Amino acid sequence: MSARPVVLDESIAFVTNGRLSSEQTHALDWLRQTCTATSIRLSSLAEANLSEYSALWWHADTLLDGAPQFESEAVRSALVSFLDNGGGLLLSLGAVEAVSWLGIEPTKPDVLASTSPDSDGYLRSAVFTDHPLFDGFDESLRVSVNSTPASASVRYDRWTPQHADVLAARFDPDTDTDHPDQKTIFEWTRSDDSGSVIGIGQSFSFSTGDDVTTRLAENALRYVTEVDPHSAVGRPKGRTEFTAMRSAVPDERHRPAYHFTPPANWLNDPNGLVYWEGRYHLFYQYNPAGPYHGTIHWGHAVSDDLLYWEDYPVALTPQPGQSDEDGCWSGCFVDDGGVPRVLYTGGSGQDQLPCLATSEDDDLRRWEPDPKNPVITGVPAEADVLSTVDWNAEFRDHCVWREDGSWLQLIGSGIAGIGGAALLFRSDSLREWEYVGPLDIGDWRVTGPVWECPEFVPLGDDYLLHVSDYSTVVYFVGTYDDQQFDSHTHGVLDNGNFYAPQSFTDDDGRRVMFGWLPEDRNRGAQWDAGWSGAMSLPRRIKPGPTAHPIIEPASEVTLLRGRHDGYADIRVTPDGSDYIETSGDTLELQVTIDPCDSHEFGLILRQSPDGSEATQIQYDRLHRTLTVDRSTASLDTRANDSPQSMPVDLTEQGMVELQVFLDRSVIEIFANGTQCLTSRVYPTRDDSVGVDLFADDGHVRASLEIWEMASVWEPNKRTERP
Ligand code: DQQ
Repeated sequence: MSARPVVLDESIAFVTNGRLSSEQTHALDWLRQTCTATSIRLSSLAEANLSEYSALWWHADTLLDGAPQFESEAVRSALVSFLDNGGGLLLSLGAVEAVSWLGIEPTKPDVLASTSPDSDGYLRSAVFTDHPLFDGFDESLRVSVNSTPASASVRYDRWTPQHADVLAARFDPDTDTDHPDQKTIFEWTRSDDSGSVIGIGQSFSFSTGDDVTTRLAENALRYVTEVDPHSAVGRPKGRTEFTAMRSAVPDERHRPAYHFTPPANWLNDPNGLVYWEGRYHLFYQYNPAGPYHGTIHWGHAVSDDLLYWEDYPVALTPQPGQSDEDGCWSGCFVDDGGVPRVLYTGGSGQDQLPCLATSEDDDLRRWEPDPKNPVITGVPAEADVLSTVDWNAEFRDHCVWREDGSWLQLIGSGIAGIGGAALLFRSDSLREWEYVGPLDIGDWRVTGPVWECPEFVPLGDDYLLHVSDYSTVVYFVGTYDDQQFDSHTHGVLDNGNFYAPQSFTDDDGRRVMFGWLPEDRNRGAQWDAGWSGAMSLPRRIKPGPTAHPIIEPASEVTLLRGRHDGYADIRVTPDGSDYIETSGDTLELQVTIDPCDSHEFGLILRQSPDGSEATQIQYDRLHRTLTVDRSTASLDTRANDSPQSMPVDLTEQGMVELQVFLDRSVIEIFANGTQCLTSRVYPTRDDSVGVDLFADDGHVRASLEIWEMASVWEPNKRTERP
C-alpha cells in the first residue's frame, strides 16, 4: 500500500461515551489531522446540531454493554434522524453492537469480546473487491494488520446480519488461516434515502498507527460522507441486484455457463423442487455471507424451461431465537391441497428438528415459518438415533408424500452402531407426527453411519430410495407395500462430484432430478472465486429394461445446442494427436468409440496447446472402467487431482458410448443410460480449451458429435435462445 496524504474536506463528529481512552485519543488525534473534527459525548447527541456534520464516527474500544447512554431513546432517535437525513455513520469495534439498537439490523452480533486476537487481519469478500472502502489496497483478499492491542471485538460468527453486505471476515496472518465465518466488516443502509453505515468490528486500532487502519478509516469516512454512496444491498431482491452480484464474481474460466450456480457465495443441496403454477422452482441451500458452508438460508430461482433461471429473493432466513436460528437446512415442497408449504430442518445449537413454512403467493416468494415449529420436537426414543459431537441426534432432511389419506415423511438419520437410516413418520396435519419405524437401515461399514437427504419415489412398478451417505448417493430399488420397503437392486446415482439430489414430477409426469455438484478445489480457492457449488443439469430418472433406473439429461438441454461439428470414423493410434479441430469449454460431446485392438483410450478435454494442462477421460477395457484422470487437469495445486472412476460395460455392439457435458469446471458424463460421473476441473490457462481423442495402445475408431452450448447467464454474455 502506498502512503498518501490524507485530507477529507468534511466536518466529522467523533462520538465518545465517557472519558477518552488512550485508543480513542489516538483515533481522535488522527481524525484531527485528517479533517475538521469535533468530539461529542453520546449523551449530548440529542441536543447537538448534528446537521453541521457530514458523518459521525463512534469508535468504542470497549464493549457498549451497560453504558446508560446506549439505552437512551432520545439519543437513539437523534442518530436515526441523522442517518435518515443522509448523514453517514462509522461504527468501530464495540460500537458495531449499536446496529440492532439503532434498528438498522434485526440480528444482533453474536460475538462481543472485550479483547481482540493477537494475530489478526481481514479476509475480504470477492464480491466487494471494488468497494471504495478498499481503495488503495492491493488486489489480495487477505490483509494483515500489524499488532492489534487489546480492544473490544464485535463480530457475527454464528449468525449473519440480515440487512448488511458482509465486506470482510477474519484472516489470521500468523497461521495463514482464513476464518470466513468470523464476519467483521459490514455495510448497512437503513433506507434508499438514508446515509450509509460502515461497521468495522475488529483489528481497527489507532494506538499502533497501522497503515491498514488509517487507510480503512479514511476510506470509510470518505465513503459515508459521499452524497450518494453505493447503497448496501444486504440480500438482493431484484434482477439488477442479482445481475450485479453475478457480474462481481464472473470467474470466467471456471464458473459454469449453462449450469445453475448461486448469484455469488455458497450453494449446496437442491431443496423444495416443484413445478408450481406453470414454472419450475429451484430452492437451494445458500449462504449469503460467503462461499463456505455456514448460516444456511434457502436461495430461490425460477425457470420456464429448466435451463434459464431467474434469481428470486432468499426464501428462508434463519431466525435468531427460533428453532431454525442456526440454519434452514434441507427439505422438500409439500402441496397441501393447493397450499404451498415446505418442510425443512431447523438447526439450533446441537438440535436439528423439522420445521414447516407456508407461502401465500403463487410465485412462492414469501415464506412464513409456522408458529408450531418445530413440528417434531425430538427424535423417537425407541429408534436409538446416533448422537455425535456435532448433533444431539443425527436427524435431518425430508421427503413427504400423500398415501391413503395420510401424510408420510422420511427423515435422514443414523442408528447408533448399525448404520444410516431413513425413518418413516405419519401425520394427518403436517404439524403432528407419529413415528412409524425405519423404512430402511444400512450397514455403517458399507453405506456409512448417517443417511442424509433420503428420497423415496415410485419407479415404474417399483420404488426408488436414494440417500446421500456423506460421500456417495446410493440408491435401492425394490417393492413397497403396507409401509414396508424391500429392496432387490442397488447402485450409485453418480460416481463423482454429485451429492444430496432431489427430484420432482412435472405436469407431464416426468421425474426430474437435480444434484449438488460440490467444488473440488480447496476452501481458499473457493473464497477467492467468490462463489461455490453448482447444480447438475436437470436429469430425467425413469424405469428401464433392467431394475436399475435410466438416468439421462432432460430433453430441454438440447435447446442449448449451438454450432455443431461432426467427426466420423476417425482412426486413433498412439502416434496421433490433433484429431479434433473443435475447441471450447462449454460443449456437449457425443462420442462413440469402437475399441478395435486398443485397451486404453478415450477423450481429452480442456487441453492446452503445450499439453501442460489436460483432462483425460479414459476407458480401460480390461477392467471395464471409465476414469477421469485429473493428474494434469490444472496447474493450480489447490485443485483436487485425484482420479475418479466408474464401471462401464461395452454396449451390445461392443462400443463405448458417452454423452459428455463440459461446462468450464464441470464435466458431466452419462454412459449407457445408467452410469453417471460428474467431475470438477480447474484449468488455469485461457488456452486450455483443446479437445482430442487418444489411444494408448493399438488403435480405435471413433465418431464424435460436438455442439457449442449457449450461456444462460447475463454476466457470461447471455446469448439468444437457440
Ligand atoms: N446438507 C444440508 C443438510 C444435509 C446436507 C445442510 C447434505 O440438511 O444433510 O446444508 O449435503
